Amino acid sequence: MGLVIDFYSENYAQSINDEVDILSKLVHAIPNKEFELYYQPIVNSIDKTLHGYEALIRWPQKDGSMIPPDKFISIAEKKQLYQRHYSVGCESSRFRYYSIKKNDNLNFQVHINISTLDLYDDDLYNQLFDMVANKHLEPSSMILEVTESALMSDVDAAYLMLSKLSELGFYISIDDFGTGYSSLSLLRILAFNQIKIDQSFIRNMAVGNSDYAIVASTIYLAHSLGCNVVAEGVEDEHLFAELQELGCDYVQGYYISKPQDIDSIINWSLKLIEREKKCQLSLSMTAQYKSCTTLLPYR
Ligand code: G
Ligand code: MN
Repeated sequence: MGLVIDFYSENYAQSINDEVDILSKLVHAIPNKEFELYYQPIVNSIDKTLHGYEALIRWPQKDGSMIPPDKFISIAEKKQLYQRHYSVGCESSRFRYYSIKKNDNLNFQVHINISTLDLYDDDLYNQLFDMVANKHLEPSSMILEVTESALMSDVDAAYLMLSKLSELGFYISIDDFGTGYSSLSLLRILAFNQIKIDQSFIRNMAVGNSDYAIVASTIYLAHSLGCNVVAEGVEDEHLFAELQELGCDYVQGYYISKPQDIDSIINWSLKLIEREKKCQLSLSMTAQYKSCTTLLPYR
């Protein structure tokens, strides 16, 4: 074995402390089901009608703060805790899913983030298979988001798993597209239904700069491959308009809405639908749909 040189710094020591701290909390949080699912809407870029929601895990703390998922998921995965944690997520998303679905007015797709471990183990597949077989879940109403880096750990195994999930009827989306190392070769190997362009490209895009060129070509590429495209991290009207112009199919971000808990997202969606109905009415009366949709209540 070669010599391992470890650089010590205060930040490094702090991150170790954080990790130990988070791990000790996680061990209790999992059996206590301390996680909550928040939902962030994804809308059509043409008319801002509802396409679906991304279910995002949140870990609320006693002091009212939240530990963000990027702080605890990698730790849970490293310690092999994630699957148990995911099952909690999956169970609760199923429950939430039905509580929304019971409301006939709401028709949408739910996006679920699947972890690296889920890709290389049959646990998630078996759960989803049973839910579909028992008619507890309509697979075409669920989009499974997978990150490029998760896929790259073992492309052959990921290919097998995604093919099985796709055969069951689930849609597959590549999350954070453009941030992994082999985005293009992945598109050659695996069949996806959707590409989600990472927010780092969206945030700084302006006509003529390199982020703009990357976003425009990714939209073109996705459409040429028969995929639809979601832009993540859209924070203002100006970005929304640019993406609309570029033909991006769907948009997600604070401009539309922050992630919300189940009760607020249901209220938000019902208000949106009420507003859409009024717009439809106004459309048939005045044929001025465009001016009306700009009034939709997104915040
Ligand atoms: O990795 P993934 O793309 O699944 O994560 C989405 C994350 O991005 C969520 O944690 C969500 O809260 C965050 N997010 C969503 N929309 C925006 C946005 O408009 N701006 C910023 N800064 N973050 C966002
Ligand atoms: Mn995601």
